[in-house]
Amino acid sequence: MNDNQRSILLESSSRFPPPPGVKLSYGTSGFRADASVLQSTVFRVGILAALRSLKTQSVIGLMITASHNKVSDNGVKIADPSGGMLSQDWEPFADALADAPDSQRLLQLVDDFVKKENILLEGAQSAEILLGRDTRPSGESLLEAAKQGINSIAGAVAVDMGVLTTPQLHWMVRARNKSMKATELEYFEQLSNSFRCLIDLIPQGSAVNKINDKLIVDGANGVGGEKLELLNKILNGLDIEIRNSGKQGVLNEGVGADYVQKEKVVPCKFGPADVGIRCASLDGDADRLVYFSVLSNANNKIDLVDGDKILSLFALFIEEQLNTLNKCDRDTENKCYWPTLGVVQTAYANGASTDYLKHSGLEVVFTKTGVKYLHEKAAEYDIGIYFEANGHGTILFSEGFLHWLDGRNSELASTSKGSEQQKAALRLLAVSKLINQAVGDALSGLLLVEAILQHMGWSIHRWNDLYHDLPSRQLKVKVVDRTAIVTENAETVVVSPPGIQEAIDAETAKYPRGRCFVRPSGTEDVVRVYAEAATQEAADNLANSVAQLMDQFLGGGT
Ligand code: G16
Repeated sequence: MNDNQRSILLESSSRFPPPPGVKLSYGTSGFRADASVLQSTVFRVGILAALRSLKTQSVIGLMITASHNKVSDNGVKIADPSGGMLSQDWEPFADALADAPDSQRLLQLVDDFVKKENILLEGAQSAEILLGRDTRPSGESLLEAAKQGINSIAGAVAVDMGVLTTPQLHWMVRARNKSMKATELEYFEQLSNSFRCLIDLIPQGSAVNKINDKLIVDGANGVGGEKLELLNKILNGLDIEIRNSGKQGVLNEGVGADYVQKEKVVPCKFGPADVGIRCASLDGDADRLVYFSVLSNANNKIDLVDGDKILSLFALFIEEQLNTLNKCDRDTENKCYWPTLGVVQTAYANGASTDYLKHSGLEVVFTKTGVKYLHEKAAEYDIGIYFEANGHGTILFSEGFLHWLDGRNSELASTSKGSEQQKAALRLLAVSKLINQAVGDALSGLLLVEAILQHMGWSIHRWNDLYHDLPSRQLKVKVVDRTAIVTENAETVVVSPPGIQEAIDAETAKYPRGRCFVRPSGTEDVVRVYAEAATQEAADNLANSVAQLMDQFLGGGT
């Protein structure tokens, strides 16, 4: 690092001193905390983003969001050149940078790291970072801190893309690195064109082939509702009513996918008048999606159609298309190609969903919570479908499979244009364009659900009847230090502190079909408890007693 670069870094970082006593780590999805303590962290992540761009010689993304967290929180995360999450190799550097106590230590860390990673810092190379933020009031000033971090590295340029959903920013980073245009308009056009393509391919006489069937969407009072309003204008045909679009009401408070999925009650502005109508909920930055229908006479209760059921719907549709595509006659037998197809879940997946998927003949694998883990696993297949129960997920298609599919489609277009086989190829190609290849995306997921329901001729109730969830309960427990909990086996077993797992096992054994696990959240200062059992009462009791165990073993926090 030359003297000029040193003095720029020293001067700029002295304007962003870390708040005393705050130690943050790059958790499940970047740094998250109360927005008031984040200026220094975000400035430093700006530096990291610039270094990442220099290292990869690619466009990098930096998103200011705390997604499902409360409005007073905020956060920052990096999108890698593929549009996916920051490479996990760089997370320790992110942690060290965020925790450096002063400018000198920060300088030392950067110096050591650029040497280790062979990053040229003398301005010979250029770096470009796309910045986005959600609608949180703290977003603007944090984005400014990120810009200053980026600008303190020679040759790095920050491009402010404005208020975006998190998946839009990931999509744009991916598109830019594939030399495609990457504006919001292109994003909307890709989604609406591929959605239209799927609708045009719906078999004649599908039982419910009506595009005007109404859908009501809860926008979590966040950026998703706003963007869906824009997208809806060019969708032409889908009857979508958007509520909680952020004009009034507080972000994620009594609204949004996290609230609906955890509490299993209607969000604000929904009620008895909506009984029977298909409803969906986005989270604060629109990277999660769940569906629900309001139950009649049930005191705000809902039938939840969660990420597991979205996954099941997608998997059914993909399998159907693959079966049709590979229905070979004698001439084309050698053209059959069975891509590897895998489904990725976490321990939060309802046991009934896993049974259903396995009985359908699908390969199901588990990872730790966090899109970064699920995405990585799904990318090992030609077609990898991943979803967390909370509604975060997508379908990944390998380049190799898409290349084959393109070729097969061209061939079919010349030999049997308009055949069922060709339509299946076209549908799969349309899905690969509609569904976000960078990260889970509530808007593109919603359009795919809508297209598949119309294709199948299914109502939300028919979809929900694919299988019946085992009753479950999820709780948050405040403890003195959640990081004391260490887990293994995709977070299903606590290995430390000693004795906790045995105590959980003893409780779980009391309940028929009981299953329970605990893990420290990577986005909130809580321990999460998940319990499943044969009845709702039993699931509630199991969750409550394990929550008490957390108190006993770890001490209640404030
Ligand atoms: C983020 C992650 C998800 C994770 C969720 C909760 O979602 O992207 O993979 O499931 O946090 O994580 P934890 O249980 O560790 O707090 P979001 O929508 O908040 O970005």
